[in-house]
Amino acid sequence: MKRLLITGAAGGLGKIARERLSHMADILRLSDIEDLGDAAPNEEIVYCDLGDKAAVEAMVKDCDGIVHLGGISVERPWDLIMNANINGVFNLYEAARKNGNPRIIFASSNHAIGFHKQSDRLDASSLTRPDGLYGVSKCFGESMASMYHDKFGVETACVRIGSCFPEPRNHRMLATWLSYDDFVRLIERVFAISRLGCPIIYGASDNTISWWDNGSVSYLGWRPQDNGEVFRAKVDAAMEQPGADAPDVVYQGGFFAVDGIHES
Ligand code: NAI
Ligand code: 15L
Repeated sequence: MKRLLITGAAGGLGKIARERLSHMADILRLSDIEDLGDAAPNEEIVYCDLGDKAAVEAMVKDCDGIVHLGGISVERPWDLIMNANINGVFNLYEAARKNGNPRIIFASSNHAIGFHKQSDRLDASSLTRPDGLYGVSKCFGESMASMYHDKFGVETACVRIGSCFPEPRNHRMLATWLSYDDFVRLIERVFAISRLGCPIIYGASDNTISWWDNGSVSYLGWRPQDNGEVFRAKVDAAMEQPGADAPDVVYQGGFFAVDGIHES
C-alpha cells in the first residue's frame, strides 16, 4: 500500500497501530483531534474532526486503506456520539466512495451486541443488541459499512472489538480480551487478503472462555494466538469475583448494559 490512514491515532489503539503498522504502507497518515506529536519520516499528520465533512474528505484523499479507530469509544452524551460516530462515519464512507473505495477496518464494539447474555453464543448472523447509545452508534457504523459495500463495493472489516488492552482488567475481560498482538495480526490479514467483502468479525483473542464464533471469517486466515486465561490468577488477586447477578457476569457488555443515558 502506498498510504494507510489511521484515524484516532492519538488514542489507546491508535498509538499501537501507529507503532506496529508502519511496515504495511510507504506512508502512514495519522489523524485525530488530539495531539499526535511529531511526524516520523514515513508519517503524515492530519488534524481532523470526524464531524467536519470537508475535512474528512481531505483526510481520506489519496489513501489506499483506512484503519478507522477514531470516535467516541465509551458511553457519552448523544451530541458527542452523533458528531463523531454517526456523522463522522457517514463522512468517512462518503469520502471513501469519492476516493477510489479504499478498504476499511471499522472498529465496532462488543457493545453492539452487549445486551446478549453471557450464556448466549453469537456468530456473525446474531442479532445486534446494543447496550447504550455508544453501542447503537456502532450498529449504525456496521450498517453504513454494509450499505456502502452492497451499493458501491467499499470493502470493510467490521470488527466487534471486545476489550483490547495490555491485559484483561477484570473477570469479564477474561472472555472479551483482545491482545495487542492479535489486534495487529488481524489488521495485517484484513489488508493481505485479496477479497474481503464486508464481514462481521469478533475481535477477541483465543480465550478459554468464549461467547463468539468467528467460523464465518476463517477465510481471513486470522488465528488469534493469545489467551486471557493466563491472567486469571492476577485478576483474582486484584479483585473479588462479581456475584452471579452482577451486570459484569450477566451481560456480554457488562456494566454498559445498566448504565443510564448520559445527558449533556
Ligand atoms: P480512544 O478513546 O483511546 O481513542 C479514540 C480516539 O478518537 C481518541 O484519540 C479521540 O481523540 C479520537 N476522537 C474522538 N472524537 C473524535 C472526533 N470527533 N474527531 C476525530 N477524532 C476523534 O479509544 P480506543 O480504545 O483507542 O479505541 C479505538 C476504537 O476502537 C474506538 O472506535 C472504539 O470505539 C473501538 N473499540 C475499542 C475497544 C478497546 O477495548 N480499546 C473495544 C471496542 C471498540
Ligand atoms: C469498548 O467498546 C470500549 O471502547 C473500551 O474502552 C472497553 O470499554 C470495551 O468496550 C469493553 O467492553 O471492555
